[in-house]
Amino acid sequence: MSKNEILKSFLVPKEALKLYDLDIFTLGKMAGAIREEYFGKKTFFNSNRHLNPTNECSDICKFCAFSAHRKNPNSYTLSKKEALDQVQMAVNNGALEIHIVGAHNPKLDLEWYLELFRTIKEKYPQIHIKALTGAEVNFLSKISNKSYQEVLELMVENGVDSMPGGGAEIFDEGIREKICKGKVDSIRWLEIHGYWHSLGKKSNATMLFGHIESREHRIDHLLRLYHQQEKSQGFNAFIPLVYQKENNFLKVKSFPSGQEILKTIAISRILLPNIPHIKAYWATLGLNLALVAQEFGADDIDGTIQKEAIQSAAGSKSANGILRDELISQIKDSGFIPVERDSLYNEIKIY
Ligand code: V47
Repeated sequence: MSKNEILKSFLVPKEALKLYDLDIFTLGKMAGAIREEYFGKKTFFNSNRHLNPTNECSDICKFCAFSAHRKNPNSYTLSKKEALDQVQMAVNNGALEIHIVGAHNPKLDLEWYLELFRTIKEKYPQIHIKALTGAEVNFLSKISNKSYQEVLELMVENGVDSMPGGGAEIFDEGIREKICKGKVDSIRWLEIHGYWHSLGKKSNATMLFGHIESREHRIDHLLRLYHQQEKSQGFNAFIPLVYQKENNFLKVKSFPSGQEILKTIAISRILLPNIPHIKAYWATLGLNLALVAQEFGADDIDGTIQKEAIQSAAGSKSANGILRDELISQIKDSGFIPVERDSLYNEIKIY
């Protein structure tokens, strides 16, 4: 059976779900074959820095430890100068991408963000600005009384190059209601990315898993992304984010095993052949599992990050990023070829 024939049989959710019944080695082989066909032994990474301008949020997502709340009383909102100082620091440290996401803070309006993007682009035209999740775009559209289409067009005009994949969480409406009631709904999240793609721009897509969702919900999420990508073609990477459990309000009874995580990554590779890259984000997996995931369909590991506030607030060990040389040597030691890429996956250097 060709890859396309195999995939077609899995587009029916009931059939796709059966992938979880396969043993991990069979899944690894299937996903590994696709990864190998696309990228051989290459593992992509980039030099990036996260910038989180505020953690004051008017939404309450139960899984979130980053936003200021009872369990995280340290609220902050950066001034424009503080934000720009962080960008300067990032540039000094070799970052080629600034990944800007924050919280839904009514004190920072659309113009605040647009001016920040403009200033960064004017000062550092070489820097790729990856900014605002679909959830933030939806929030800014509401508080500025502009359509999401207008917000996205203004982002392009003011220097945003691509959009990150956050805010997707789990598309199933029932689970969304329980974990992030009131946040952008799934249909709108997909519409926002679809419109962004129609402007000729790229974005990523995430899935937050390992909390109260079931395997069925993950399959549903992946298939909705598959169909969106068939329509708009602009997703560069899919990022399965493993739920981190500290300092938040979500009551989770059991956590996924390493095997369940690897199976989910492999199934993502199999069900999303139309999204080029599967990113094993080391900040939620830990570096070791992110490297093992390269054998199960992933081909990217994210980057140096420099500063990370969202996952580290919830328990991951990513607060201060990782050194480039460390990343390179760990990828090599695990039998893969480290490839430094830019934000659009153009290769910069093969090690
Ligand atoms: O949407 C929040 C997630 C996301 C927790 O596009 C949590 O390249 C785990 O989207 N445990 C934001 N995850 C981060 C994000 C991202 C990260 C890296 C690369 C890219 C990319 C995008 O973080 C949120 C949410 O799903 N998140 N809390 C938590 N407790």
